[in-house]
Amino acid sequence: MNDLFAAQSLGTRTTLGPQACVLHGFGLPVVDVLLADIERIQLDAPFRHLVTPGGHTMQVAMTNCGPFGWCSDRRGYRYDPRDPDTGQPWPPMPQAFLQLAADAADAAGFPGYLPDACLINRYTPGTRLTLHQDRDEDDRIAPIVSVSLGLPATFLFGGFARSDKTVRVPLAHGDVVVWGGVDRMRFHGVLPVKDGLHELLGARRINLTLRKVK
Ligand code: MD3
Ligand code: FE
Repeated sequence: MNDLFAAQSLGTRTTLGPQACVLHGFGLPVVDVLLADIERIQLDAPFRHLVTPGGHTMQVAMTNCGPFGWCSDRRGYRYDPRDPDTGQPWPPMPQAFLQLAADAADAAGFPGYLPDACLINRYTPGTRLTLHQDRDEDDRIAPIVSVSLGLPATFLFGGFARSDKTVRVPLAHGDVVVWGGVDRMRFHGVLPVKDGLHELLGARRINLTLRKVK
């Protein structure tokens, strides 16, 4: 398929719920800065496959930056101010991440957004993220801002019970999604990423998930 036809035009918005929307191409002007920042972060805090409390190894490779990082091991999920692999604090949150998150949140109706955690997820073709809620944060109202980079993906946007119907939302390189308030606790996931080569990222999708945790 020709993705010129599939893509949403830049600067348009798709409403997903009363307090959830996709800002198409919102991150494109700063993509090069974001990718340079990610390169630097992964030198100090390499991507790794975390183990779930149930003993499964996650398909998505993860790292973090900012004051708190999301971690999983046999003991459970938590936010940790240090990288458990190195004992060091997570790399600092880049200014470009903070600015993009605040600008996107503002455009979606959440002024003054200041996230204190950024989970960086890396997908290769075939990798998926099963339907879940984000419930490890103290703040369950503040928005979550997600920035999609590289290969496209289909996002699943559900309801407040796992069994609720989901809608499929295509996400492209540079798209930013904002979800907060009444939509904050919706179930969501990512379908297996399709094979492909992105001109900047090759056979990878990277997603930044910015959150206010504390
Ligand atoms: C919808 N990551 O890491 S954030 C995650 O593409 C995660 O890697 C997604 O879900 C990814 O937990 C992108 C998507 C997200 C986050 C919070 C939500 C979607 C949401 C809250 C309510 C509804
Ligand atoms: Fe999530």
